[in-house]
Amino acid sequence: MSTVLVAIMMGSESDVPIMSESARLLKDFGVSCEMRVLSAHRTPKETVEYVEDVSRKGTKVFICGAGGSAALAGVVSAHTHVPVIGVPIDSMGLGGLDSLLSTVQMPPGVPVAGVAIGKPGARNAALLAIRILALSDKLLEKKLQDYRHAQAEKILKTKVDF
Ligand code: RP5
Repeated sequence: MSTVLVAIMMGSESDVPIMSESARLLKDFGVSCEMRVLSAHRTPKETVEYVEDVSRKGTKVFICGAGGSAALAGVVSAHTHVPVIGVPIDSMGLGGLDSLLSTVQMPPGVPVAGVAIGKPGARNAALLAIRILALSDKLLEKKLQDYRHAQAEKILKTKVDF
């Protein structure tokens, strides 16, 4: 079985529609990933077991989405040396501001790279993971350049009728 380069974790099944954005983008770039629902609060033991297991097997980046009192990314970072990117989920009463603060306000010594709330954050989390992997993968670096070029072309070609 091939190594899962990026492990995408989320605290609940209700996070799947948002975190699927990360998986879709990684798939487009040909980066192997898997999605797992595991919660820092509801399944603490299984969460740690999974993180230790895939870290040992060679996973290079974790992307963790969680909402509310979002502890998942921080707990994952506490159990691995692999880079962890936290996606604050906008599913709760405070519009995701609670998730954002819980994700990024980590104590010094246990880093989490925080991205934007919701789907834009899930997409950027994938792109950040790809950038990390591209540091040692020339083909991936080329794909990133092509992606950015296509993105710019799309904007420059936009005609606005009024
Ligand atoms: C968090 O609580 C999850 O990440 C989710 O965003 C939020 C709500 O979970 P559910 O009540 O939808 O399971 O742990």
